[in-house]
Amino acid sequence: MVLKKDFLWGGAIAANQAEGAYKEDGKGLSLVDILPAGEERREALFNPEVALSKEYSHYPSHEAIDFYHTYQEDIKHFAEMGFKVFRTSISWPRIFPKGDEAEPNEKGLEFYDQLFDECRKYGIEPLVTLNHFDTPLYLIEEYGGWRNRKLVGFYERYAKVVLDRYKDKVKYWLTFNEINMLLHIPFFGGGLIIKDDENANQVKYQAAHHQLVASSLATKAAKEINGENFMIGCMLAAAEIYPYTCHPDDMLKSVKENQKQYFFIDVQSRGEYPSYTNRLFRELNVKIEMEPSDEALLKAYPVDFISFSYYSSRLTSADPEVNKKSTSGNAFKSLKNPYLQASDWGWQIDPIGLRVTMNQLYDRYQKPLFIVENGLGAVDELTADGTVEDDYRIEYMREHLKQMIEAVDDGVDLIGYTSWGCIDLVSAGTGEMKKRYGFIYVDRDNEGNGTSERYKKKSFYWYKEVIETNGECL
Ligand code: BGP
Repeated sequence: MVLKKDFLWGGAIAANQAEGAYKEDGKGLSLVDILPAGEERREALFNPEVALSKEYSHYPSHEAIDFYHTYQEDIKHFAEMGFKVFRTSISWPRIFPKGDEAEPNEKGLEFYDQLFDECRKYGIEPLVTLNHFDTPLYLIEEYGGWRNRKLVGFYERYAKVVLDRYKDKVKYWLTFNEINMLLHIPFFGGGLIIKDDENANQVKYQAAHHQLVASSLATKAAKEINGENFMIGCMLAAAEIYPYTCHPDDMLKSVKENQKQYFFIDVQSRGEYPSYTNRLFRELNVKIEMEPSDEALLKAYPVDFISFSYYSSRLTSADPEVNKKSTSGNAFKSLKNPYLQASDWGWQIDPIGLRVTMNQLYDRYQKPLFIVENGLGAVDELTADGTVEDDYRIEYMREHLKQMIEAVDDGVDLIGYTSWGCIDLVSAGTGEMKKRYGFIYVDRDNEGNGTSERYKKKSFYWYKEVIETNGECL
């Protein structure tokens, strides 16, 4: 058996894409709560100033799949599949509705007490992200989001409260979801609204520095509160970026693009800014403002493990004319790889890319890895007898899991695997329900209509067997 006996199999969701109850029990608004669905969402993400002043007809995160009220039923389903781990996030504005209050919202804290207790009841280990795209809206309107150093302190206060509160219920924590998203969709990742006359790179990398410091402060707090009983991880939207051809120029371009991708994790794992940033920042005209203690803090509190999402590999060329043909699935641009098929949303499907990415990450950091997102977004049809014949999803996952096991056989130390959207939820990129990832179908459509009933898909039973046999049946 290649995988360890205690390998953590499970699934992942995020608060803002599942919970709904967007104003219940004192919750404040997050940046996601002002985002609409479909084409309008794309516009809003890249033009947040407009989004902030506009009224849309439908806000998917307001009701989402109502997980706030259905979590008991849903976790029971996860337990039936045999989950050992369940990844979710804490909604920051449930705990600090505006973000800058002195005291937390007790009602919000109680919800997560119940949620984590429910997981533990079935022996499911919660894996908790502190910030999954849902920075409190007030911190954006009042402080300008993560460009403002004050957010470091607000985040630290929030982190301390939840780390302390759930110290006996949660062992695995992630400080920021897909921290590199900040460079690609700055509003999502950092609540940033960047003006046309600003050096966008300066704003983004300064905000990135603030998040890196905040992440170290959370790790510091975690170690002080619970020592080695906590495992703190970073989280990267990972995808090896291949060279378009074997021309040395393309290879160099791929090395440089990969460095930009790994930048955040280089700091979070090794505890210092990598030397390639000297040239990168010079060329981008970026100057990071640091406080005197920042460097020592980053060095003293690196993460314990590296987690990442993987959906696709990417492809880049050194020739700007060729690169112009890059298209974007959502956040990340890539050239078309002639050897790969793509999903309905244009995400290129590359199981071997997962093995490549795992090898690269492990070689680079020599710390345990955790795959915390992977899966296929697809249109599902509910049959008359209340199931979904999602063989395409099974096929996608089988091929990825086989490559995951190959990577472990290559020598990679892997803690676990949580598939993305183990129950259908609102898509982050499109805001739609039509893009489904789950093993469990939720009867809700793009406009939020439907009964919200849950139905087990074919993949539900397939994944159950994968877990039961610890991957041996693949
Ligand atoms: C990642 C996010 C998730 C999730 C996933 C799939 O970027 O961390 O929140 O949604 O991508 O993306 P989408 O929902 O756009 O299909």
